[in-house]
Amino acid sequence: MLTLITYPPAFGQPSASPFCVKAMYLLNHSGQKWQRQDTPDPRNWPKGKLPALWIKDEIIGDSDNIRTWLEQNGAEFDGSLSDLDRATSRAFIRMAEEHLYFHIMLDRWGDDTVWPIVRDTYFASIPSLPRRIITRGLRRTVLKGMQTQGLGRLTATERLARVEPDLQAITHRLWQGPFLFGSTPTAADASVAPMLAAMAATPGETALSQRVKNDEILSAYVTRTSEAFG
Ligand SMILES: N[C@@H](CCC(=O)N[C@@H](CS)C(=O)NCC(=O)O)C(=O)O
Repeated sequence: MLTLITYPPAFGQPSASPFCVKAMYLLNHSGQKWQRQDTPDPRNWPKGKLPALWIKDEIIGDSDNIRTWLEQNGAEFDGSLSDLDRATSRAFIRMAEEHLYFHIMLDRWGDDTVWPIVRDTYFASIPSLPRRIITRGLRRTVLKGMQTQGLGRLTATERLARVEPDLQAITHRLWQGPFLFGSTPTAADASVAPMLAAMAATPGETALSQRVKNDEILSAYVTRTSEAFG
């Protein structure tokens, strides 16, 4: 039995992290038997991040490495795709994980009205008074990282405009079929849909959460993908 080390559920999602949800979707699709083990603390796991997959005496960190391991052990996520579609799929995955994800981070860690809710959800296991002190430094580090990455330098309005073409690109593909690459869910859906779901689920009604939540095509796609990946 495989064990997925994951952040606990949050804001109506199976995990606070869209990368953990992606790993759950891939595991479900792979047919492997697995169980989850929740922790709020990533520090002792490979790469100091979650998800991680515990396989007997080996622990694999990073959802992309988990995907590779599952594929090496019989799973096929993109079986129906041409080489051209596989290339596009790779680009959509990168768009979701290396761009959309950071907008979720900024919404959750950078917005002063959202942050207290996020803090008290993510760090609920720390008693209230030390929680405020401990997380202050953590928040500063995260937001400094976003400054370095660059998106942290945009205003909220600029950020919304920056995300819009990505959402349009996803929507254009969904006009062609129920999933990004037609009638069957593939690896790209396992990455993209959890990012959209996390965007919509951010508490406190940010401009971005409203944008995704009020979009019928994107919302239906999130639900459809979650049902397809069980
Ligand atoms: N590339 C990694 C990203 C995973 C990731 O960023 N996880 C975040 C939560 S969404 C994390 O554990 N962050 C903890 C930290 O950076 O300290 C993957 O695909 O698994």
